Order: sequence, then structure tokens, then C-alpha cells
Amino acid sequence: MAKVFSILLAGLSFSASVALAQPAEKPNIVFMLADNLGYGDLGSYGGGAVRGAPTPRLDALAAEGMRFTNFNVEAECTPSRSALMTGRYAVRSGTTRAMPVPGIPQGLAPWEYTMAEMLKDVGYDTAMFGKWHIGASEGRFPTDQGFDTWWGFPNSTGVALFPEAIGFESGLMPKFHLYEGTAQGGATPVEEYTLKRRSTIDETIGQRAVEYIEARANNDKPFFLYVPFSLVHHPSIPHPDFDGKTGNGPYADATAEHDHRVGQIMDALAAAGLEENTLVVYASDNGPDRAEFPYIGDTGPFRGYLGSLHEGSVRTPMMVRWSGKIAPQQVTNEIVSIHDFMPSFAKLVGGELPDDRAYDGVDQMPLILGETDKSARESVLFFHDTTLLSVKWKQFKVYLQQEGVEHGNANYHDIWAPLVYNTMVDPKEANDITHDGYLWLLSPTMRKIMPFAYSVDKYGLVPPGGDKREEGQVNIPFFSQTMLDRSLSELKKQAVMRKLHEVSGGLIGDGS
Ligand SMILES: [Ca+2]
Repeated sequence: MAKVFSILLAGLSFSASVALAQPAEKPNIVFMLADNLGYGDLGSYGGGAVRGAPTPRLDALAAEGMRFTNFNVEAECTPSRSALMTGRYAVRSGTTRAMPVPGIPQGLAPWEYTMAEMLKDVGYDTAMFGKWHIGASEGRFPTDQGFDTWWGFPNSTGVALFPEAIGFESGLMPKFHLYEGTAQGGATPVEEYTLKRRSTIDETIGQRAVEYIEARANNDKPFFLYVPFSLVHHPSIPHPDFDGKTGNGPYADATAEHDHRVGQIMDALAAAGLEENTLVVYASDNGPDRAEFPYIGDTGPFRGYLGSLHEGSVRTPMMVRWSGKIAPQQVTNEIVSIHDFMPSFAKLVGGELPDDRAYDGVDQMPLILGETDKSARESVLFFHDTTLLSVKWKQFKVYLQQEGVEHGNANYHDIWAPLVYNTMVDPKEANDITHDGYLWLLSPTMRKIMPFAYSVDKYGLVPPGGDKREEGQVNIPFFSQTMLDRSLSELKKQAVMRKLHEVSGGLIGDGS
């Protein structure tokens, strides 16, 4: 039977083109992304001076717009940045892991349609200064994926440590570089990324971003400026100007520098007279890593570090400012996800998303602009590599496997019953309440899982290092394969009947 449904589905065209309800606006968009900055690191999130590193510029930015307290990301640099650029779960794009697999190209396939490409297609100038980490080879650099201009590094910051490691053999690992390039000319290595250079990377990122903004002061064309900083990722070595400045260790110094760099960019926007017409987003890509314990980020009230799927890893600070459009001093605890920016921006600027692939993000502009106080989503799926391991639905998190260790992502194992946490009552996710009457949560959990499984079946996945989609599979633990197959088959039948109902003008099927 499964084959029959596939053939029927292939013959029916499902259209998902974006219908525009209102004329598009084209503000400049400045997107600043911190690396591994924790939920509890900023003053506006309970950190700042409490953590020995005041963050006045970021606190001011938060106060000038809307601050999000339930912003969800993916669990590592690469998947999270992939999700930001594509609006899709990284598992669809083969970008689930931050660590490169020798022998295959890392990062986004050229086939993926990025936020930069979408904005470029509606007339934006696009620029990026900083860390990419979703492609380090020809055809996969930012300048291949929609950015007119780029200065920065394609891998992670940890590479600066490699040549300093005991026993390092340079013949076995190529040197890592800083790159510069344009869409026309391509990207080329311009300088080695050494441990010494590491401390001044964000100074250069800030300078480049400021120069870019200054050059656009009297330009009519809208621009998209993506600024993924290198801080506060390990080694979190601050600039010499900030070394020792807080008296609270290198992480606090790095946080102080980071706040200063954000301030430089905000000052440049003000000086260029671009405050009113620029939508500014600030977010962190994932929670803190523990590499330099105890000089590491703080997860606020939450449990779990980078790589885990607990809230400390996948919930980070996020704020949006758009002077004159977003009222100041707004705070929302509605669920928003890093996948939402792509469709939200597309809706805002009149961009179109291809209808030949699955999108996981939803349009959140009504929430951001205060037209509603409700999010367009009530759930987020969380993955460990290609395993769908946890589902957030409203205030609950349901885990389909047990996470064995606090800070890593090893040692997942099967469990007899799912684990359920109430993240509001128990933000540390310490008390499993499954057997206190919460097994009913399997129902909303399945209602979120099965459409996703259906979309994987329909659209396929890009394998890691691949160029395009192929048939692929996402592991869904806890449920039996027979049960998943039967549910999927039922969903396909329903989709066919809905489509037949539509195309037959209601003569066949009931459309339900
Ligand atoms: Ca990161």
C-alpha cells in the first residue's frame, strides 16, 4: 500500500507559496549572533554585574525593544546556524554536528536556500563578518550562499588551539585561516587563524561591521548585515584592552568585550541615522560550553550545557529592536525558535520560500510587532544528530530517550517510559513527572512528531556532505517501527483524501 500512496502523492502538487497580506516593508536587518553565550549571562537575563561582567549595552538594547525568555535554538553551533540560515531543522540539511567528518565537505549544500539569498532576491545588499561554521569548502562559503561580501572564518574558534596542542602534527591537519571574499570573486584565505590572533578577532569583526554601516548611511538600498561574533566561545580570550578588566577571569572579560562590540555597532547605526529603519536582532546560537571551567557561561535557571537538549543548552537570550515599530520594554515568554527568522523575514520583506521543501519555522512578525501576544508555534522538536530525542510542547518537555550525562551528548539510552518535565515548575528538568498523570502528553507529542516524520518521508533529507536531498530517515526512539509505519501510512492516506477532496470540488472525500 505504501507504494500506491507515494505514486498518488507524486502526482498531486502541494503548493506552499507565500501569500502576502500587506505590502512588504524592507527595513535594514542587522543580525548579531553570540557564540555559546548562556541564558544567564546578560544583565537583562539576571546576569551582568551579578556574574562579574556588567552588560550595559546589551541591557539597553533589550530595553529598547522586545526581549524573549523562551527562545529555542539547536544544540550546537553548526545545526543552530544552519537552522537560522534555512528556516529548517538541521537534520533536513545534513548539518547536525559541529565536528567535521574527515573526507566529506561540511555544511550546507548549495541546494539550500539561505536567508541571505532570500533577502538578496528582493533587493538587499548582504554582508557577513564573523563565524560561518556551515561550510568550509568551495561552493559552501558565505559568498556562495547569498552574501555579497564576507570577512571571517568558516570553522569554529577552537581550531586556534590545535597547533598549540601537545603532539600536534601539522602534516595531518591543514592550517586554519581567516577568509575574505565577495560573491563575484569568491572567498580566499588571507591570514592564519592563530591563538595570538584569536584575541583580536572580534575587534576586526566590529570594525568591519561599523565600516559597512557607515558606507550605507546615504544608500537607498536596504541591507542585511549578519554579525556572528567569535566570543564567548572557547578559548574565550579577550582583547588586550579587556584582559583583566573585570577582575573576574577571562570569561567575564570576554563578556565585557562582547557587550562593548555590540555597543559599537549600535553606535554606528545611530551615527549613520539608521536607527529608525533598521531591525536589530541579537541572539546566542546555543548554551555555554564547559571547556574552560570554571570560567564559563551561565545557564540561568536551566540545566544542561552545549550539546545537551536540556533548556540550558537550547534556550538562549534573544532580543529584537525596531525603533518606532516595536514598543520598548516588551518581554515575552512565548515559544519562539531560531527557525522562525527565515519565514518571518520573508513575510516582512515580500520574499518567497521555495515550495519544494519542508519549512519548520513559522512567521512570528505579528508577535514581534505586537499585533498579537501569542506565538505562532506551541512546540519545538529537538534532535541529537539524526535522532528526534525531545519535544517541547507548551510548558512541557517530553524525552524519548534518557540523557546519560549532564554536559555531553554521549550515553543516550532507551527508556521504558518517556520522561516528562514541566519546564516552568521545574526549569532544572530534575523531576520526571511521567507517572504523575502526564502520560497523556504522548498524544500532543505524537501530533507534533508524525507530521514531521511525514515531511521527511515526502521530501527526504540532505545527507551530511551531500549536494542534494535523498531518501533518508530520522530515528524516533521509544515508539515501535510498526506503530510509526502505520501512523505514517494513515497520514499519507489522509493527505491524499484531502487533496482529492480539493481537486474534485468536494465530490470525493470529506476534506478532513
Ligand atoms: Ca555555538
